[in-house]
Amino acid sequence: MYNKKRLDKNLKKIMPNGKTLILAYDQGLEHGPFKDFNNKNIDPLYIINIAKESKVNAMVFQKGIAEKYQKEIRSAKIPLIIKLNGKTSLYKGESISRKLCSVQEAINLGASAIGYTIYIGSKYESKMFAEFEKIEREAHEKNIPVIAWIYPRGKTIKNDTSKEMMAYATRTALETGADIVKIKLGKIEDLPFAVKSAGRTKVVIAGGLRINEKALLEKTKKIIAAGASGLAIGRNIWQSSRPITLAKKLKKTIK
Ligand code: FBP
Repeated sequence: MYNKKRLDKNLKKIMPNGKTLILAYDQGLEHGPFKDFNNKNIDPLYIINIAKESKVNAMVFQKGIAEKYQKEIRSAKIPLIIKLNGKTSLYKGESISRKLCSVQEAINLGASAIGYTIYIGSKYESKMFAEFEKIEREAHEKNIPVIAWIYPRGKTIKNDTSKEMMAYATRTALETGADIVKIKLGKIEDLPFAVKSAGRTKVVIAGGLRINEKALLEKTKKIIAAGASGLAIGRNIWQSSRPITLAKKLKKTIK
């Protein structure tokens, strides 16, 4: 049964002191194995080791990796977030991402929280909202925190990271009940209003294409100063030649 105290306690596992560094690794499905990966980082064990050694606050996998690498994930002792929906980059139609794993399966696999992407502005937005509502209800009944990846996408969206779109994304997460919202960052000066629009929903920022270490650390400082709760990033860490050192530095910056 839903119990706010228990949910908050579980939220703290992935967001101690209200701040977090989440390592995302669902790009193999979303982008395909050639675009983002090399011989090292294509191996989930490489990612689990980065998470373990740098002590990120959580790591995100789809259910297949969570299942096949269960032993190593459990022994890394880093909270697991399972992404419940996904799609490939081969599909070129109006954006839609559907459920691939249930809340109960995620819990059985040891998930501390679950994630779901909604493409607001898509012709299929209502299908994703309907699916999200069921997932969120079940997760909250079990006191499992819900992270909504809210990405504006579709014919009416001119700039998915404009001030309006960032704030619309975070507000959507608040009003649909997500505990954390993950958004893409546009201009840093537009972030404080997006954070305000999120109300009591926590805001984390996606990484995007890799940038140099110094620029990433500077940007992270500004993100935290703007009121966001941290990062949920992938490529910038696991494409780095020294991912563990970088993740440790990011964690320090976010604290
Ligand atoms: P990165 O930090 O590597 O950008 O990952 C963030 C993320 O949200 C991933 O979780 C997801 O796979 C990817 O971006 C999706 O981005 P897009 O839909 O733009 O391809």
